[in-house]
This record gives sequence, structure tokens and C-alpha cells, in this order.
Amino acid sequence: MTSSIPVVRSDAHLAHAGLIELAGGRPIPCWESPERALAIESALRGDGRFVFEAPTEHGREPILAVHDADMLDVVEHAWTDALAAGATDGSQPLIPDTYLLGAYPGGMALGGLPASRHLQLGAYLFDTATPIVAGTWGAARAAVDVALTAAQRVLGGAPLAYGLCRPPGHHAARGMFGGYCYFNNAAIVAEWLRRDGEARRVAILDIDYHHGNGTQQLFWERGDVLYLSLHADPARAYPYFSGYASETGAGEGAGKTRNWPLPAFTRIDGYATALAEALAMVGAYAPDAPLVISAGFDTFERDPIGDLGLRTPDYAEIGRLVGALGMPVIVLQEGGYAIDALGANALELLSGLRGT
Ligand code: SP5
Ligand code: ZN
Repeated sequence: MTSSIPVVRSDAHLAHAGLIELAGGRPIPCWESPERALAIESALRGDGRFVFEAPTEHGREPILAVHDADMLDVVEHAWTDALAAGATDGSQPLIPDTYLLGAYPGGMALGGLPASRHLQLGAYLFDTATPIVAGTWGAARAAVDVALTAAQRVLGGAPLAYGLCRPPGHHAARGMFGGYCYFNNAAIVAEWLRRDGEARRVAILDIDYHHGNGTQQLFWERGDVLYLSLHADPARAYPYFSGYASETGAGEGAGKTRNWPLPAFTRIDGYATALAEALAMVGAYAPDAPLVISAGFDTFERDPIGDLGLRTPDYAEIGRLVGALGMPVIVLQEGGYAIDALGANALELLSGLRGT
């Protein structure tokens, strides 16, 4: 009998709630909601093949190996600084009013930033859909611990483990966050596999609907981490500014980043063609660590913010194709917003990977 698949999950995400984003200039409830993770957990609990566990604390060090300390400081303190300054009554999420773009300084030398961390927010956050509330810091920290604990299970011998990360991570870069993401869970795991797991080559396969700009930025010049991403063409889809096929890495990382921008309404046949190219690259790279999958289900045909055409059984097919590599796999949750289908889609992916 095949043994149970470890699922690492935490309740800390429940306090990262009451989020809003803008749609056509109007505030709407954030698509990235607690109900997403609850739906997945409930579907997996209704299936006998999983064993559930809480994350163990890994501290700040694995996060600081990937992100700048001043960015962590803002995620940790923006909310309490805003409350202390009377800038919010605490009933609404914090969204910056001013963003520090790369073009701001021009030829100037900038003299500093305000001391209050809520006034620094626009220097680290790149979109309006990633607000801060009282529970954000705790949830983002727990998501990292969830990811690292899942990685530990696989290093400990499990062929497959699932980290039910919420918030997601792949849009978070070294000193910048956004896209519903605060800390880059998958990148933190990859870096941790290099440092603590003593791996020499780690591969990250990103199957979220969106380009993982954060993961790509972090490993752009790194030959020791392969980053492969299948996603909606940024010419029409968020995050717009990266994920084009011409982006392939630089320096020691030349050729170690690859992107497959996909047309709208891509179905499993077209998707599998791109995936086969990515999987051949993983095989040729010959990782000596588990494969890290940034798993988003926003590629689903009914996803409210996506336009690809995958159906529920297609995730089992993706799982089987990846599983044919014969590598141990760490699956980390990224996006996916069709709440009524998330549980089934996650079950299919994990079943395909497990070969059942
Ligand atoms: C982790 C992840 O999936 N982050 C995605 C963040 C996307 N946020 C902005 C989405 C803008 C969507 N516009 C949708 C139009 C739908 N008709
Ligand atoms: Zn996404």
C-alpha cells in the first residue's frame, strides 16, 4: 500500500482576511481569500489518502536568505505603525497611496524614507491588490513555515508532500512584494534546499496562471536554480512586465530561466506540449533535490481572473506527466480563485503525481 501524502497546513491564514482590491476602479473583495484554502483543505480531508500536520517554526533566517530585511520590516510593522499614527481606524486594509517607481529618482540621490512603516509601503509593494491587515504578517510567516515543513517531509523520505500555503508567494521578489504574495514560499524552499539540504541543483516548475516574476528575479543570475514557468502571455495578463519567452536568465543563470507564454483559451493539448518541453529541461538539468512546484489552479477554465482552458481531470494529467520524471516533489499552493473547483483540482494534481 502506498503511504499517505503529507499535507502541511496552518490556521494562521484565517486572520489574513477582509482584503480588498480594485476592479475597474471599484473596491471588491480580494479574490485571494481564506475560503480558498478552506475549500482545498476540506476536499483533501474528505479523501483518505492524506495525513495532515501543522508547520514547525523555522524562524526568519530562511526568509532573510531570499528577501531584504527592510521589506520584512514593512510587512511586519506597517499595520501597527498605521494604527499608532491614526492613519487607519483598523476597519479597512492598508493600501498605499503612493508608489516609488524606479523612474522616481532619475538623476537624484534620494535622501531617505519616512520612519513610519505604513508610509514606506509604496516603496516595497508593486500593486494595489496586496493589502496589509493585522493578520498579514502572521499568515505570511506561517505560509513560509508550511512550505519549509513540506520540504522537510520530502527530504525525510516522502515522495510527495503538499504545502497548503496561503498567502501565495511567487510574485514576491527580493525587495518587492505584490500579486497577493508577501514572501516567496517556493523561492525560500529552493534556497533552503541549497543551503540546509546541501543540494547543488534545484528546479522550480511554476504552473500558476501568472508569471512568477518574483521567483524569476530572485534566481535570474543563478545557475544553481532552474526556473521554468508556464503562464498566460504577459502581453495580455498580469503581471504584464515579465514572463516573455525572450527572458532566459543572465550570467551564471543564462539559460536557467525559461518562460512559456500561452495564448488565451489554451487547453490541455497545447498546455501539455509546453509542459513536455519544460519537463525535458528538468531532466537534462538533473536536479539533486526534490522538484519544487509552484501550483496555481487559476489555469482552470472557470477561474474568475484567468482565461486559460484547463479542466479538472487535466490536473491529473499534469500530475502524471510530472510524475513520470520519477523525482520527489514538493507541491506549494499559489493561486486559483474558482473556489468551488479548487478542492477537486488539487486532488487531481496530487493524485496524478502520486500515480493513483
Ligand atoms: C498568486 C496569484 O495568482 N496572484 C495573482 C494576482 C493577480 N492580481 C491582479 C489581477 C487582475 C485581474 N484582472 C482580471 C480581469 C478579469 N475579467
Ligand atoms: Zn496566479
